[in-house]
Amino acid sequence: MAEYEMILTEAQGAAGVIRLNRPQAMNALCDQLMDELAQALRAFDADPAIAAIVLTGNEKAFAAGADIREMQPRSWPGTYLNDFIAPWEAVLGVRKPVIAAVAGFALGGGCEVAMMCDILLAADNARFGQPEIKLGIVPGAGGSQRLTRAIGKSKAMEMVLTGRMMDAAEAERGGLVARVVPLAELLPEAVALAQKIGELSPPAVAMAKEAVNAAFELPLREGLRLERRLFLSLFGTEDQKEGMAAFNEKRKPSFRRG
Ligand code: CO8
Repeated sequence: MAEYEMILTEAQGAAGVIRLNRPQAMNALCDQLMDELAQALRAFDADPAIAAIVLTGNEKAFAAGADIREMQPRSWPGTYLNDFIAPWEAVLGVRKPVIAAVAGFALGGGCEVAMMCDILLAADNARFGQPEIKLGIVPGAGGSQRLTRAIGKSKAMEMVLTGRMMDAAEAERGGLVARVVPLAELLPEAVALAQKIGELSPPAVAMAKEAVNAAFELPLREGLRLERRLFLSLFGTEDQKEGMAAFNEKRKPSFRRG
């Protein structure tokens, strides 16, 4: 496995756990950290023993945003010609489910990376925000778009315009996170979720992720067509035969055959 300085990686059964590890800077997302994250995501995505990836930080911060020290001297048109946010999209290229396990601050780019993941689990101390406006900028890695789709215009507008943070309970009420769990249970819950996904059929899991994500990008008619094609194609897998036979024979299915 590759050597990393700013992240820690570990396989826990079928869960590939990536921990952002720059505690002295609240896990601020600098170029090196984002490069390492992209490498680790690709490695777990390519590893057949891994069913889902868990992305987490520490108890105080998932990530407090892009690294403000690194960003301060940047100027335009250099930012435009050398788009430093582009490598962040590595998260979006992962085909396996990515679970963000958020404790503490998820601010700015930290909130944006969490929202690029497929499922958000929050610890009870999690706080989400897009405080870019206080720095004289606006969100640049999806904050204005994904937050608005997740929690609606009025709440998103208030947060993006003022930098107000949302606590875990409000994030769950608003639909940003799937579940809130006590801090001590955050990582075990996220790993258990990944293990549960690991018991299912890999092609069905990959297609389920593709179908739900399409709902954010395609018009309804196109999304429904894509869903139908994916659904029908799964009848070509051994796992479909196994899943339905197991139900009818009242036993547990044994998947991972494709
Ligand atoms: N960048 C760099 N360093 C940071 C960051 C950051 N985003 N956040 C915290 N740190 C550092 C602090 O400078 C401090 O370092 P030091 O000890 O050397 O002084 C250390 O982490 C601890 O932080 P604090 O002392 O501030 O800890 P507190 O508990 O008092 O406060 C907060 C914690 C509330 C998280 C506070 O640190 C904070 O407000 N951080 C900045 C949050 C922020 O503004 N984030 C948005 C950044 S902009 C962004 O993410 C844009 C992304 C997309 C850009 C697209 C452009 C095209």
